[in-house]
Amino acid sequence: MRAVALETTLVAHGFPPGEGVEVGLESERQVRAAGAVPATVGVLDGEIVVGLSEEELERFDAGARKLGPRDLAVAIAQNAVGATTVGGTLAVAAAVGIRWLATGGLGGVHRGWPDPPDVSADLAQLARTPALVVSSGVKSLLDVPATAELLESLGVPVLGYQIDTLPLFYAAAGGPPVSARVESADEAARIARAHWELGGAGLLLGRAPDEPLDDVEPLIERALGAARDADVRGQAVTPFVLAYLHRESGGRTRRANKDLIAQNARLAGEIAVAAATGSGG
Ligand code: PSU
Ligand code: MN
Repeated sequence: MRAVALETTLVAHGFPPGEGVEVGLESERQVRAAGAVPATVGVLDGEIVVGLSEEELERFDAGARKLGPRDLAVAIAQNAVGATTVGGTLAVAAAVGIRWLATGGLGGVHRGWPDPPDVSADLAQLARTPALVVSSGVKSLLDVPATAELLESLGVPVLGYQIDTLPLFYAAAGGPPVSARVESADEAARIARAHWELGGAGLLLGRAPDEPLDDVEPLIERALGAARDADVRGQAVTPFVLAYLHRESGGRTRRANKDLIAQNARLAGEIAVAAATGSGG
């Protein structure tokens, strides 16, 4: 199956109003350009939709709930509108048999763990879902080395696409080493197949942004400080920090985030095609 699952949390909560929909549509275009089929996932009026229309996608604004894996059933029973995170989207992908997913950056262990004791549900869901997630690594507002360690504990291969270290979301270099480097979409597809034949579940494939930003770390620290000062916690942290960065960088992180999401969608599409047609399938 050449379907690539795309999430809606970045559409609803990752960009300023209106812009997230553009980002979502561009991801869909990139998946199609690779020869695969985009399946954007979300919950509308209590119904899980796999493959949102443009009109439906426009309903994912800041008013949508943010749905991790544990929130899906509640949103269904309560007739809610909810945007799925990577973890929530993986849970849906598992239910319908989609094996490929693209996003910007995976969630993970928050800096300062165990204070706050915040670890994204993306990790536990990835550990139990047979799917490959293409991302620019882990969002760098997190503790990326700790997240990479936890992924090892969970048995999740952390692959680098033409890179030896896990990309740092906006930045390319300086992350922890990957468990293996892959050179092509076809190789990634073959590794995923072999992993699943062995009874393995999720895999992460990190792709560095084509135009990395290497100077955002001081701004990230300020953003995290502002989140602490405002007592922002839990599901609200990531959207708060991303919005702070987008604003304070004069739009540079916003543009970088948009571009890397599109590039990841393209690569996920290429892998889906390689798996269906090549030696990977
Ligand atoms: N990638 C982006 N922007 C985002 C996200 C990913 O470029 O907003 C979202 C994904 O949906 C991911 C979520 O699952 O952030 C992580 O949220 P949390 O840290 O609360 O688990
Ligand atoms: Mn969290």
